[in-house]
Amino acid sequence: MKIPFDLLQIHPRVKEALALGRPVLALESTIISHGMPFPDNVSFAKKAERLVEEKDVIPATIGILDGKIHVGLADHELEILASQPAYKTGIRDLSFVMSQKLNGATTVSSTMAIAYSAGIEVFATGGIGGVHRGAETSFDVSQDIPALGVYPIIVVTAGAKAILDIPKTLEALETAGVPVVGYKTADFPAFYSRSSGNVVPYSFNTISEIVSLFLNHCLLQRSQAIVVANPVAKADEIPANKIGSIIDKALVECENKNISGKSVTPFLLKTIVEMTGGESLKTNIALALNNVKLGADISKQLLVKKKESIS
Ligand code: PSU
Ligand code: MN
Repeated sequence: MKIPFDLLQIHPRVKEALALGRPVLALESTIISHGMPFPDNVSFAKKAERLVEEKDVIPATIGILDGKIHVGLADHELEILASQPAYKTGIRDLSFVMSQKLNGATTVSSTMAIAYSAGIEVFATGGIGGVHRGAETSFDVSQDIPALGVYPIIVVTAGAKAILDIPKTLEALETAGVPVVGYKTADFPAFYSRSSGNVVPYSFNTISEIVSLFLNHCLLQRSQAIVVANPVAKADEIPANKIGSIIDKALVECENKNISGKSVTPFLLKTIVEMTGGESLKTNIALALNNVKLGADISKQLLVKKKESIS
């Protein structure tokens, strides 16, 4: 279901781009508020927007200010979400954050709902949420998974976060009916590392194939997202054998501190930054910017192909 358009505060330049049929790329804000420390998060958020603009695509960072849903944020608004408390807002938290007039950082699930409602078809994040390790007892499966099953947009991600159970995450995506494409890889990436050792259902070497898959998906009136798994560049990755034991240690610390629910992912990302002396933060920023660039290119080509098909 779409969020009524009049509940969305759409930034004038995003509104203009959507009205004129120009490419727009949605970006989320949990990665800013809960995924990276201040002030690196501010420079990341601004850099992401500038990279999109350099490709002649309009960036639309999504977030909630005083309970109002914003599609496209000004720099000072990005700074608020980066430096002041913002409620980590998954899809189920939208009404809570709205009714309490809070500031909210949107996760992949709520960003998808908002982007789709605004008419934006492409969204870039760092890494989607999924099935957490030990989910067979904790039942911790991200809201991102069911959301990916119901909003037909393209989501660009560096695979799934390595802190998750990746084989189970891939199974859950299949259950939700979500096409998963590896971009220039046959191996589903693991966020910090280029490969998880799990094969992707489809692997494409061109953006045009991704666009064509999405257009056919739309012709079939499918309701799911398309997940585009884009591995971090080789120069920026932390190989799986190096990050693996650090993730295991962070998971033990998470359990010892009795951290559960929505705090798990932010806690793990922060602990891994500390344990790697900042190396994982550099990789997180690099992979997210890499996704933003691909997302911008996809949104451009999508509009070109759409125009071709109607002319
Ligand atoms: N990508 C990053 N950092 C993040 C996230 C993605 O590089 O912090 C966020 C996304 O907003 C995603 C969320 O939706 O982590 C998943 O949280 P959870 O596991 O609690 O559903
Ligand atoms: Mn969870």
